[in-house]
Amino acid sequence: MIDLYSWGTPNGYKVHIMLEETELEYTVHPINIRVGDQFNKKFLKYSPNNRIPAMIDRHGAGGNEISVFESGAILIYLADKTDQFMPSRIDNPAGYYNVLQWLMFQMGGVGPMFGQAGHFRNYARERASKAELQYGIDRYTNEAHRLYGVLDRQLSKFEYLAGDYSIADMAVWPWCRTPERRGVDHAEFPNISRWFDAIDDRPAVKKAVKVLDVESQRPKVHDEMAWSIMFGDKQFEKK
Ligand SMILES: N[C@@H](CCC(=O)N[C@@H](CS)C(=O)NCC(=O)O)C(=O)O
Repeated sequence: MIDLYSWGTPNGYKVHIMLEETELEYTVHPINIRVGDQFNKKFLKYSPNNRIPAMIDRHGAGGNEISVFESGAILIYLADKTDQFMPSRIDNPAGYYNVLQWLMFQMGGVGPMFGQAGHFRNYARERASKAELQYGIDRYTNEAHRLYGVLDRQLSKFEYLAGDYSIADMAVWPWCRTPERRGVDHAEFPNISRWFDAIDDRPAVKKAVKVLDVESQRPKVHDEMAWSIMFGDKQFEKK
């Protein structure tokens, strides 16, 4: 049995997708990051960075309990556990490292840059004028746009990022669900549009994004408490 500590955000969804694709049995424990669940001491034990997702496999390798945080590490763990959505490092090392490099491209590039583009274009405006924020907005919107170009070029040559559908696609796809939040228009990137729709059509993916579908409950503007928990001084408080 797998326990997944998660929330309905791109880094959460990517693990939900892998768990649905592999049909592993799992229980989701919602960590509401808007009310500060991520600072709970019990959660900190599994996730020392106070971020979702974190996973505990009660019957990990050798029958021992294994806990993993960082969504990329969780995806690799699950691919290793199931021998799915990533080629074998022994039988197909080139394929294995190809998936790994596109996964790391997501973890180090797409996630942080799209996240900052979303922050400066949407949330930071709650606190400062557009003029004050223009540098941040431009910097991260431009970088998001550049990364979209890298993805589109790769997808003009291959059906999926590393050839076959893999954990690299699962990691990037949730970040492409709301291009307007990054100031990007999918119409400009036909290969991404084709790839996005193909993944969107997968039954496991449709199920995964419903696991913690909190979109409808999400206010358009953060209240004072949610703001200070996620972006302000309450980030440092421990429950
Ligand atoms: N590199 C981490 C990033 C995780 C992350 O940033 N998670 C966000 C949600 S997408 C979070 O927990 N935010 C809580 C907060 O900002 O306090 C991963 O991929 O697991």
